[in-house]
Amino acid sequence: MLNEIFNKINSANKILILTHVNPDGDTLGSAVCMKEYLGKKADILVQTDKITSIPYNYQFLDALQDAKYLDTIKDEYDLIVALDIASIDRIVSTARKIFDRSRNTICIDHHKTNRGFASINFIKGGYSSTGEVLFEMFEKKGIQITKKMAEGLYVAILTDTGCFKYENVTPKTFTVASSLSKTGIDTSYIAKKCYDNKPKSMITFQADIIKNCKFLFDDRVVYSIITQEKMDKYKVKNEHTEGIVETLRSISNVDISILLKENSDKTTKVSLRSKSCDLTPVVEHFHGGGHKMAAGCTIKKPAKEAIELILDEISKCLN
Ligand SMILES: [Mn+2]
Repeated sequence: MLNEIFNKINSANKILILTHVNPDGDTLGSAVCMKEYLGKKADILVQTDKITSIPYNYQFLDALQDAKYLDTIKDEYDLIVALDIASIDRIVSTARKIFDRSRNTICIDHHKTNRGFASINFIKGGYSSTGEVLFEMFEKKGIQITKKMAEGLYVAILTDTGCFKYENVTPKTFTVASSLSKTGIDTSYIAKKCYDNKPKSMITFQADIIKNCKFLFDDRVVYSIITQEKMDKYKVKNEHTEGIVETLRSISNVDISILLKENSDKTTKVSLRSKSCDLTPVVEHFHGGGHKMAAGCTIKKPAKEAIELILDEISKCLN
């Protein structure tokens, strides 16, 4: 399958590198690596509307400077490569129309819940990140990873492993990180850009959300709700909610943390993290997806009703 993928990539004239909605470091970093490898014949599509809507901490990546957006993308590609996209519903709007029309599609991913929505699906469930999957693909093909490619892959791996902290880290993850660092990338600079670069409003907003959390099941479960009013009060965007659910999980007795973000249409985006419980059955009940200890779903109810439904499912997995 690896040969088939590289044959397609090498013979295509115009390639669209597709990242997922609410882009994170793995999808963007992997896309940067792929773009640095392919050069001019490839475009990255970020499913937002301009460079300033890319999360503030990933805007430093060079290959994102000339990315395409939902309002500037044209249907002119003979191959689409989807990176870190767990399911087809993470491709929206114009991007979805272009994807659905294309017969030549490749999906490269590491989500165990990914059922394969492209014509070729290269899914490695046990890998820390799509970045780690890509590294191995290039390595197996004997393709040299340049410094610019390595920078993207390092962002992908660093962020998807929570700075090499999560259970998805294997000995191989460190070997890959070591190889990447040997290309001469500045790993400390990258970490500062990704983590020590937050706007003031983000921290005051997060303090408010964390302060208003609720504990349940003898402190084993904690949740907090983000409303649109709160977001407006602090003038923050979705990307500034990053890290809250992990902070809640970091409390000593907590096993499961839940962050509910109520959208303006009264649907609720639910993010879950755990220290030991498998969250995949919980989110699959609501047609969501993700990993064992980091998963999410959207519930078509306001947050106050969504939390009750989620807690019902969680109580089953706590027992
Ligand atoms: Mn990922």
